[in-house]
Amino acid sequence: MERARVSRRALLYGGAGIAAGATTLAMVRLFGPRARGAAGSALAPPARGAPFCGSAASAAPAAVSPPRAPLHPDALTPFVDALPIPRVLAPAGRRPHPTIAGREISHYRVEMREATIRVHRDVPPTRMWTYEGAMPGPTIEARSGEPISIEWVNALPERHLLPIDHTLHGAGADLADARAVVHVHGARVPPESDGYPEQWIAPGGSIVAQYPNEQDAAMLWYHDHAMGLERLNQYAGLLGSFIVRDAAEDALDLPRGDREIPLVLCDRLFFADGQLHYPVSEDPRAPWVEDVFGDAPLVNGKLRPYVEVQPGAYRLRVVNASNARIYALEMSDGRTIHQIGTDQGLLASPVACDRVTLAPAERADIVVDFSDAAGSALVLRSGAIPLLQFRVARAAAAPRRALPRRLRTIAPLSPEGAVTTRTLTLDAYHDPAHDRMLMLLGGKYWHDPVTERPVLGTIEIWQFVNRTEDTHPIHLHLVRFQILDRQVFDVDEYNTSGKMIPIGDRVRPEPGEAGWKDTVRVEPGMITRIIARFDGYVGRYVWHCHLLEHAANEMMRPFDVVAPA
Ligand SMILES: [Cu+2]
Repeated sequence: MERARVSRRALLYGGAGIAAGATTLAMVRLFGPRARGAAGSALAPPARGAPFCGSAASAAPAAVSPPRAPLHPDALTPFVDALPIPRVLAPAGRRPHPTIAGREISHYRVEMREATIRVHRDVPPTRMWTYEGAMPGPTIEARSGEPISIEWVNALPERHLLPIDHTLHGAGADLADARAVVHVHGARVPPESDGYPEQWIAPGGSIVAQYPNEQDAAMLWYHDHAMGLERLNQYAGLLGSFIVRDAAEDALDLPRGDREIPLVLCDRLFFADGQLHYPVSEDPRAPWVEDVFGDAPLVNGKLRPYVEVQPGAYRLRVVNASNARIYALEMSDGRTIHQIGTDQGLLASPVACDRVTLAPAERADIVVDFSDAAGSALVLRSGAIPLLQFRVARAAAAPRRALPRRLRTIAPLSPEGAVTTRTLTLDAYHDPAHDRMLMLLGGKYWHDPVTERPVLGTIEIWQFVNRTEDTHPIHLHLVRFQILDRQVFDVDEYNTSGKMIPIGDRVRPEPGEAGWKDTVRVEPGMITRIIARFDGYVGRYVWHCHLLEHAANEMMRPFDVVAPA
């Protein structure tokens, strides 16, 4: 069985082995020919860990073989189930506007509950944890400038569906199993509505969150963020789309209605009986594993579904909701994908590409034109992994409409305008207490005092120095940012002497990343610089790696936005 541990790089673009060539090419393009050094071998380790010196594969706990037979997704007939389109959630009622007297806003109610989901015609129903009985949950549609409120209700069973690791911070055995708190990823919200990981609610409880939607049109998504459990709660199914629209985007006449399709990607492992398999370490007291890759790619909760389309252009709103997998999306016939948007909305202009890379939590707004493909079947795939089949009707193509050349104006944030540059390392250690990998941000644990305290309204540069051997998608709550550049540095020299010696040029972000982002791929052996204005609200938020297993084991830190003096 191929559940053995494989390095992230081998799995990066779609399965060990098959896509290794593509991975290598992408890495060489990003990093240059120089290999990355060992991580963290010189700096003094923080009090609870020792520097990590071995290879990730040898030091990590090996996943044990499950006693139950695994499901083999590749043995199932693909493309037999229609792609589900999540329903758009209807408001539960009206509530007074939070700031404007006499006005009202839409109020929603979303229940978290266990449900059975059919992922494939030939797989028995799967128990999942869902929003409103669906995985993905219902799509929440909002308008820019129109606030909404949502009551999130925890109606989950008392016992968790998946194995909790009580040795993780904030996941003690004395706490309720089914803790949950919802974060709308990419939403600019007051801190008390942001889904702070320690603000979870237990079964029977609920919380009302306010979403001002004072932000541009973008595809956001909502998911669980409970301390130490988000990896399990999301894997169990607690995720959904949250789409913000605005007048500027409406005016562009992009494909809409049934020509606009949300695609929520996540991979899972299943047992043959259809139940979710979340891998565990060899130590039953500390079952955490450092990352989880599934062999079953789900699109909107279905395993290799199909969707019927007309010969014409379709707008696909893609979110990578996987725990760890990075996708390299391409069409089976190599046709051009036009990327029109990224995490925080539209790009300045469409970008024609062969492949779109998406790390966990990143989004891509893409247009694929099937005008010339009447009667054919095309597949969206990631490397060699088929994800979704498009069955193009044998109909006459509608007159082809060109995409707008300009989508919107994106004013670059100038580095000269930054009040500070923060250097934040990404480090891997060996945690001797549990004989496992430990990854930290800036050498700090979750509970260490807050070190990042940007002043409201100011611009800062954060440069992430990645000394590990992994790509880590780093997400900041509250703010949108721009990627300035990436640059290879001498990891060995840095580890030995503490001297930062960059190598080669600073590389500008890829065209598809050159818009407003909220998650950035921080590549190994590189310095990745982002620039953000800390607008919005004063208060406590978090930034973290969006590989969920990392975030649950200390690769997450609080930050405070503080009022100007
Ligand atoms: Cu990470």
